[in-house]
This record gives sequence, C-alpha cells and structure tokens, in this order.
Amino acid sequence: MYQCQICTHKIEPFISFGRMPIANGFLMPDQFSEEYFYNLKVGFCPECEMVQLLEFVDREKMFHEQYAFFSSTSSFMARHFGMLAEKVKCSFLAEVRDPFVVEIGSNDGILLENFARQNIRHLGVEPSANVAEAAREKGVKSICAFFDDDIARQIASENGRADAILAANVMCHIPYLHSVAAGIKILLKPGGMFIFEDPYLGDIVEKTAYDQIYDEHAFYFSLKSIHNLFSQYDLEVIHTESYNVHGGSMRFYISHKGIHTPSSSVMTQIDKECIIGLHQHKTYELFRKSVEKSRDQLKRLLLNLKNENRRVVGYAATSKSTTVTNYCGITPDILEYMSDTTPIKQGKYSPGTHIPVRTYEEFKANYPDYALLFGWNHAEEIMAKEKTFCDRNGKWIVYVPKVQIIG
Ligand code: DWN
Ligand code: SAH
Repeated sequence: MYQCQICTHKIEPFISFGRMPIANGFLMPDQFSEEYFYNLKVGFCPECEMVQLLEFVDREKMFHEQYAFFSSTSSFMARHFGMLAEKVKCSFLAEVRDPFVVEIGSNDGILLENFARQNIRHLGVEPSANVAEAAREKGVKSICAFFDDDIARQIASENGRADAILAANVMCHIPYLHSVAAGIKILLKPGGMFIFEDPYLGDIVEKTAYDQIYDEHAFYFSLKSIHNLFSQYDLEVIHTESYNVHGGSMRFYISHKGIHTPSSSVMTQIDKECIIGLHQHKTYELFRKSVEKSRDQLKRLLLNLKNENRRVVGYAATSKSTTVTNYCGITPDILEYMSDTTPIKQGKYSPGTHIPVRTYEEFKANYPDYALLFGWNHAEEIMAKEKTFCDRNGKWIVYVPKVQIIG
C-alpha cells in the first residue's frame, strides 16, 4: 500500500512504466554496469487529489555537482522568465524600499539575472553545485542547498523576509512539500507573494504528455491539490495563469491568507478541473490507455522506418526522453544518436538505453531523414531555427499530443 506524501491517505496507483534509470543520468560506458534503476509508478490520492510518484529516488542521486540540465539552453525560456521578472518588479516590488527576492531552484540564474542586473537584492537556493556556480558567474547570488523550512529560517534571519519568493519547475521536484510550505510561511513578508509554476496536470492528461513523468517530477499539480496543501499553512492561492511553456504550465500566486481577494481565475480553474475530471480515478485510467496506445504507435512507426533503412536521430536529449526511450524500447539500433546543445551531455550515453549523445553541429553537418523531437515543448523555437533541415526534406517525428510525422 502506498501512502500520500501530502495527506497520508491510501493512494490509487494507475500507471507503471517499469524499471527506469535517473532521467538526467547521462553516463559513460564504464558506468553502464553500475547504473541505478528504480520503478517508475504513479498514483492518485482520492483524498487531497495529489497525483504523485509511488517510489522516490534519493535527491542526492538526481541533484549534485554534475547536474545535466542548464536552464539557459532555451532562448524562449529566457524570454519567458524575463517577462516574469518584469511582472514581479512592476506588480510586487515597485512600492517597496530595498526589496528582497528569493528563488527556489534557481539553476544557472536564468530568472534571477533579471534582478541581479538592476542590483535588486536577491538569493537563489540551488542544490546542484555546477549550475549554481554558472549562476554566480553571471553575478547571481546563489547558495548551494535544498530549500526547506530550516533554510527558510536561516535566510530570513540573515536577510530579512522576502517580498517575492519565486519557483519555476521545481516545486513538483520536492517530495517533502510540507517543509517547503512551512518555509514559505516563515520567509514571506506579510504582504509578500509566492509565485511558482510547473507543468500542469490538466495539460499532461489532455495531451498524453506521459514523458513529463520521471524521477525528478515527484508531483503533477492541479489547482485543487495545491489549494489543499497550502491552506493547511494559512496560505492561499489568489490567482492562476496558464502558459504554454513546457507543454502547458500553470502559474500559482500564493499569499498569506486574508491579505488579497482571490481573482475569478481561481474559481474558473477549479470548475475547469471538475469538467476534465482531475478529481476522478477513471480519468487516470483513461490516461494510462492513451499512454499505452501512444507507446505502441511510436514503436511501430520507428520500426517501420528502421526496416526502410531510414536514418532517424533524436533531437534534444531531454529528461523526458529517458521515459520515452526506456518505456518504448527505443535502442541504438533504432535511433542513431541524440543531438543536444549541452556540453555536459555530449559524448555520453542516454540513461538506460545507452544511445550516444552528440553535438548539435553533427546534426547540422549531416542531416538525418527523420528527427524524433524529444524537445517537443520547444517545438516553436526549434522549428524556427531548423528551416534548412526541412528544406532538405528532413521530417519531424512528434509524439505529443499524438504520434505524427511533420514536414
Ligand atoms: O523540470 C525540468 C525542466 C524545467 O527542465 C527539469 N526536471 C529538467 C528539465 O527537463 P528537460 O530536460 O525535459 O527540459 P527541456 O527544456 O525540455 O530540454 C532541455 C534539453 O534540450 C537540453 O539538454 C538542451 C536541449 N535543447 C537542444 O538541444 N536544442 C534545447 C533546445 C531549445 C534546442 O534548441
Ligand atoms: N528553475 C529552473 C530549473 C528547473 S530544473 C527552470 O525553470 O528552468 C529543477 C531545479 O531545481 C534544478 O536546478 C535542481 O537542482 C533544483 N532543485 C531540486 N530540488 C530542490 C530543492 N529541494 N530546493 C531547491 N532547488 C531544488
């Protein structure tokens, strides 16, 4: 029996992807024999409505001094975070003397650099030492730590409380969310705002975006599950916004209870969640069926191309690709290599399936017949820069929201 991480109620499991390696555990051949695996399974808590992993990987195995994901690899995301920073400055910092901004999971400083440039007091909390160092090199103050209530207390006593606490694509990575919520309660000024965004459960379900499910993503949030958690700490969701980044994300604005009147977005979103059935187990059973269908279609398509002797390579060695390659059985005989712009991944091999990861220059120098778009969430950015690939008859294979060939 599995217990909910949030409310301890019994969880209803609904999908299992089998044995999985660490999503960002790109490795060298001499490490293959010691590769770490766990069981990737997901369940729904009928009590507090949190969708969550059933088995967790130790955080130190995922977030360390060789973390492979650098946020600044997407120029679209840099622009997205630039706009978030402007919004925070105008809406929440403009009236404050000497404001202070904290970011949880600040990675290479992609968001905080927008505050650092204007000498706005800030602090990033980032446990992966290599990306934290990249942020420092940009002038972004960063401490190397996992955020929790102890760190929150320490930051508040050394710097005072924060006017804004920001967190992008990190809250869903933290299994011990009670400690995080307690930390927000301690660190946030009475009139301050906690703003976080993560891939949204409604989008994952509606688009069959099953590759958002991997070790780092402990939770898949709905507004209802977020409300149920934070209300226990006298914190309330006062506004939500949807964005199309990372395949569909929800931004939550949270303040101390009773300070702001919630906007109409909150009730509207709760109603929408009811309509799409995020509160019902049967929605997740249907999701599982769609995932299995998607896997079978992608596998069939790739095997057909292999039989026709077509060259197929992966485009972007994303964390998400680890779920797809391992779950669908995509091996080096099917996929020649994966192209990626991140130096730390290049020359290594994909977790579990051991497909070589090569440079982007290699892709450009010798275009394949097909590119399997593992970075489908960046499709607009990627397709805009890959016009020559299409002009030379190259085709894209995408699998979200459905398996299809484009071009
Ligand atoms: O939640 C998470 C999100 C925010 O980022 C983390 N757990 C880890 C990571 O997930 P991901 O690896 O699936 O992220 P992306 O942003 O979908 O993919 C990034 C990878 O794609 C990088 O290795 C760089 C690569 N890439 C590329 O090769 N060419 C990306 C772009 C935009 C490109 O043009
Ligand atoms: N905010 C960035 C990075 C997201 S990747 C973006 O949106 O692109 C998730 C990041 O959270 C990683 O850099 C990881 O090291 C960090 N992280 C994981 N657990 C954390 C925790 N408990 N506290 C703070 N950061 C954490």
